[in-house]
Formats: sequence, C-alpha cells, structure tokens
Amino acid sequence: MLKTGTFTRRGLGTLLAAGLLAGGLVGCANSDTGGDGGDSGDGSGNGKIVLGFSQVGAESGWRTANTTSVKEAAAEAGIELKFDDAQQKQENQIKAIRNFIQQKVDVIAFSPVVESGWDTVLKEAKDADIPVILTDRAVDSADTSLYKTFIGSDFVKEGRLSGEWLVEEKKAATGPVNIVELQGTTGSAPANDRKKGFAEAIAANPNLKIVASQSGDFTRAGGKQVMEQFLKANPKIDVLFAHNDDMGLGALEAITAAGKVPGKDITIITIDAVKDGMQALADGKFNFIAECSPLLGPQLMDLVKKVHAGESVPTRVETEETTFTSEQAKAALPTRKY
Ligand code: GYE
Repeated sequence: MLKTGTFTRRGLGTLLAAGLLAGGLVGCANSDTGGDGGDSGDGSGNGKIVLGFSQVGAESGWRTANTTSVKEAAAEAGIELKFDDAQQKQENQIKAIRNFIQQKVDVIAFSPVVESGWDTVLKEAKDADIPVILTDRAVDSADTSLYKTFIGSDFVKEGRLSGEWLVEEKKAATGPVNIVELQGTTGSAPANDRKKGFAEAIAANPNLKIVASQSGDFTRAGGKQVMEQFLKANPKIDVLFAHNDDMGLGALEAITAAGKVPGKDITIITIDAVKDGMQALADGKFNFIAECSPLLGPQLMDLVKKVHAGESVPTRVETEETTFTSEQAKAALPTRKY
C-alpha cells in the first residue's frame, strides 16, 4: 500500500498499520461486542477499558474493512468494544452516543455521518467526563474541546490528487472535457472535502468542466442510478469522478448498459482503493484511484488507551496513503488485504 506517491507520513501510524498488515486479517468479529465477557469494565469486573464505537453503517467496501479493523484491533488491544451500526442515519448515531454515556463507557469514538449538528450530544459526553475521539470523518463544531482528537485521512488532498492526475492526463486536450461527479453522502466530510480538492486542482485547466454533480450516497446502487441519469442528460461525458470505489463500480454497469466502454470512452477516477476497485483499475475499467485507508483500528486503540490514561494526544492524526494507476494496481493487488 505504500509503493508510490506517498504523500503523508506519521511514523507511529505507519508502523501500526504495517503491523496489522503483517499480522494478516485473522479472527472474525461478528459479535456486537469485542470483549470476552459481559463486564462493563466500569469498575464492576474485568478492568478492561470499555470503548463505545458508533459506526456510520455498512454502505461500502471501505466501511466493511474499517469495521473489521476496529473490531480486530480492539480484541488485540484487550479493549472491550460496544459497537453500534447507525445505518447512515445521524439520529441513530446520536442515540448510540447517548446510550454509551448512560452505560458510562470509558471512551466514545465515532465516525460522524455528516459534519454538522453534533454540539449538543458532544457537550453531554463532555459533561459526563467521557473523552470522545473522532475517527475517519470530521465534525464542524467550533468548540474543539468537545473531542480529544481526530484520526483520519486528508480528504481535500485525495480530491486534489485526483484532479491533478486528470489535469496531466488531459493536458493535450484542445476542446472541452466534460466531467460528471458522483458525490458521497450529502453533508459528509469526505464528500465536501473531495469535491473541494478536485475542483481546486482542475481549475488549472480551463478545458476541464464539471457538467453534472450529484450524490450517490457512497453506495453501488446510488452510483448506478445517478450515472444512468447523467448518461441520459449528457450526450458527451468524457470523465467520471466518483468520491468512492463503490459508486464507481455501480456506475460501470450504467456505462456498459449505455453501450460505452468504461476506462476508454469515459475516463474513471475514484477514491478508496478497496479490492474490487483495485481489480477494476487493474482491468482498465477505472483509470486512477486515490487511496483512502480504512485500517484505522490499531491507531484508534492506541489513542483510546492514551486518552483513558489522561495522556495528551495530538489533536489531528493523519493516515498515510498513496495513489494508483492501472499498472500500479496490478502490482499491488496480490498482496492487497482489503
Ligand atoms: O471513502 C467511503 C465510505 O468516510 C472515508 O466513507 C470514508 C468514506 C469512504 O463510505 O467509501
């Protein structure tokens, strides 16, 4: 995963992520708690740190890999995990966080489905003296004392790298290059930031124009459906920029059904680099992927232990990532873990 084009470095994170990869993906964490017993760990029994984790949902391959990473890392670190799946609904996440507060968990971590609207529940956690860690996605709360740290990717950078690749790819174009954009979940940090980074980068070439941009909610079904609409409404589409692999994979079906050849008639750029996306890239159906690593579990558990011990932690922990062309995907696939 660190072959080429590495753009961020955090020594500790790299080591932990590499360690997880080296260890392989073992065990299976299907249960809702990663702990080995019914103990709450809040003074009543096994002494384990209890972590309440509210996951966005199971909308994509990225999310599934992220859930596995969190569950396995908790088990490995001896942390008791209370896991909740919010099915992509903010109200469910708020409910889960309130439950965690009521249960007096030691630490709360969550991946906020959207950026806005968290102040009240975060204040409730703070008043209950329960430290909160944001994983994967950010919130827009002005009061940053409502959470201890935010671990995740630089989504603006992912969008920018995607746009920069396209500028280079289309530098010989003399006429308009029509781009359609499949956005992630409306109001989510990755959708907002990837859109921004991409738009900034393509501004360097006035031929590159986004002719349609709509949310496919980070799902395959959403990507397929919106791409069908794009194809009906726009006679000439040269490029698809999808905010994740899954929407790009859904769009492939719509493109093929419309009698066009993905990767040739339409240049396709996506983000994530999960296995199915990498396979499409290796097969020449996608043309470029900016990686977004879901393997946040080990770093998250490290932060959980530290905030629980009252140690100071950096306010921002960035994930290390790279980018892939088709040739690079072919080389990386055999050892790809997710
Ligand atoms: O790119 C997408 C998932 O928040 C980084 O969410 C994550 C995004 C990821 O559904 O596939």
